[in-house]
Amino acid sequence: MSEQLGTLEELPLDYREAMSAAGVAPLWPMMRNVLPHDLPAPVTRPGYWAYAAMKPLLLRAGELTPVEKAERRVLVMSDPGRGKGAMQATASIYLGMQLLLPGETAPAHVHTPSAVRIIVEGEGGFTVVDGEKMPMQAGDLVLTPGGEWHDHGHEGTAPVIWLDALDLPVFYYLEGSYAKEGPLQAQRNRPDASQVEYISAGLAPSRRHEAGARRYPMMRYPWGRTEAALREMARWSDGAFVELDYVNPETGKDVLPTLGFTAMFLPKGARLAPPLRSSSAAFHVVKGKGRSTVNGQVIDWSAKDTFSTPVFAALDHEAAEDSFLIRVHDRPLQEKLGYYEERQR
Ligand code: GTQ
Repeated sequence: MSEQLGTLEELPLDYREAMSAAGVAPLWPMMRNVLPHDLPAPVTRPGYWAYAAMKPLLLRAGELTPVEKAERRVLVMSDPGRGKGAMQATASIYLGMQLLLPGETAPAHVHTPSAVRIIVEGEGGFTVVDGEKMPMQAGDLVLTPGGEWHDHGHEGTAPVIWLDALDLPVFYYLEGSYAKEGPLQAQRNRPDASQVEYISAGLAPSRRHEAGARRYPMMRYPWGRTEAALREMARWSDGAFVELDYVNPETGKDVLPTLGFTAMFLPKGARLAPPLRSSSAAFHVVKGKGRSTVNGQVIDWSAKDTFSTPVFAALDHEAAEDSFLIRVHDRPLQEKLGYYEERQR
């Protein structure tokens, strides 16, 4: 380990002023800030957003701001570490709750960041991506990958609410975040691919010679199947904790370039202490009730709540009831950058 590094104050004032004037700064006083020892020093702090607190605020937004004035009527979840008004939940993950009222349309646009929707409540909502109309039912995961046109509509009778997770902070940081607006898309008159080509795990459309696989062959993951698979796995695992990753059915890889999604089943009474992971994450409770401790901070969660965890968080989960959570994480991005890591506690 090296000596204590020199500080800015040790340097003569005229030298400091000359550096500033020349548009340079010394590294050594900042060395440990930009390269801390052994572990990153995240700004992000654990966040918790109770649905009971979010829903009335969202419904009020529905009265105050017509969708035409909002484009997307969303309340963004601010990382407590970045403070009030922060447009992100972790360094890489943006989270927002979106409301669409019966008959409303959120107009078509396309942007560089990718998004996923996890449906929280309401019937009759749908998202159209590249002409594919995907129904939104509670617990479904619907992708709107970067570069794909998408709009949202609502044919039901009660408000529809869903959780948006985007890799927007990464694109914003890279100064690569922008959107284009356009007319509503023509919808293909057929169900989405999860109900047609990919209705059965392990079966994919017969490959035509020299035809490349589509990048996003299936963009909706219906909750019913996910829960059924988790329950069956738990049944054959003596009621132990089980989880399933959402994958691209053609490649078996993560469904988006940057964000990964994992469905978790914690049967009643289950306790889980995962390894420390270099990824940051958000957890959305589809069903159930329990408690998680994040770096010593206790979070009591129940159905439809959302919480977030910084990189390398010490996590303990405990289910008071049979609980299903979806974990959103940035492991795919970190793997592409070559530094994803897990450490035993
Ligand atoms: O639904 O397309 O929460 O573009 C933020 C940006 C949702 C969306 C958000 C968006 C959307």
